Amino acid sequence: MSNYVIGDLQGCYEEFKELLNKISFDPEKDRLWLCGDLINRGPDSLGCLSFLYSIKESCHIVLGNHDLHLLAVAHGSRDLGKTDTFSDILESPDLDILLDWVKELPFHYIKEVKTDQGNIEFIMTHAGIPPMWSKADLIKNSNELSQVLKGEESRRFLKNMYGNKPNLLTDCRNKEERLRLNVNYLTRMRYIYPNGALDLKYKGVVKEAPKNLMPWFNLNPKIIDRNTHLLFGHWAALNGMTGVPKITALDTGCVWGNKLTAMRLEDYRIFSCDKLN
Ligand SMILES: [Mn+2]
Repeated sequence: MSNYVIGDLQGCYEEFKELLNKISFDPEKDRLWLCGDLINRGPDSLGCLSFLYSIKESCHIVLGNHDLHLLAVAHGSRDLGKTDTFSDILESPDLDILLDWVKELPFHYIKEVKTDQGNIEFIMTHAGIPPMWSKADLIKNSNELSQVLKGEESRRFLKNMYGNKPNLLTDCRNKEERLRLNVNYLTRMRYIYPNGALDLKYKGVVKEAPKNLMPWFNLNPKIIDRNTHLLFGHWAALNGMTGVPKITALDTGCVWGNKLTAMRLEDYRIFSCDKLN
């Protein structure tokens, strides 16, 4: 039995199947961890989502910004954008079943795995974890978002989650703004200021970043301790490299022509599949 964590699929179903072949994935025995953005931008969003639904008992999946965008569009809280490629899901006879399932997916997943470096607690989110959050903060904020997403306020939340502001907890005037900030931290974050203020505009390389703006993982996340290892996707330009021990980036930009990557948690071995065609 092995655990494999895979980066952003974004509709790259062919490469996903190829990668599963490469690791000889057995849904009866192995577990797949997916760090979100299962769909959109790529060619076969419905293929990815339907297949994952069929093996859902063998998967641990967290929500990414594109997965939330699907929910928002499907519930009429947002229009389909020009670059969105998930009409196949919206037109599928299985739409309601798939949406009900996606809505239940969490924003974080934590599990201890026995590795060749001892027992390690892996913590997976889509974009990362704000450096000032403790494990208790993560669980509280992530669970609050899940509750809202599954509850009666769902449509309202999906409409109000868009926007880059407020970008700091002390600027939030109400629950709605706090939920927007937290969903941005967990699903869209890349760069952040040392005081925790989120910047969602700058997407360039680290060395050209505005003064004091840093990748979130360079600010010594409070949640990291001796036995913790963070897993995240979302940031394809990193190409799998954070340069920080115990923090692994899994999105290697398959949808942008690069490759899809899996890491086996038991021995940290990397497997990958190049973009096909
Ligand atoms: Mn993303």
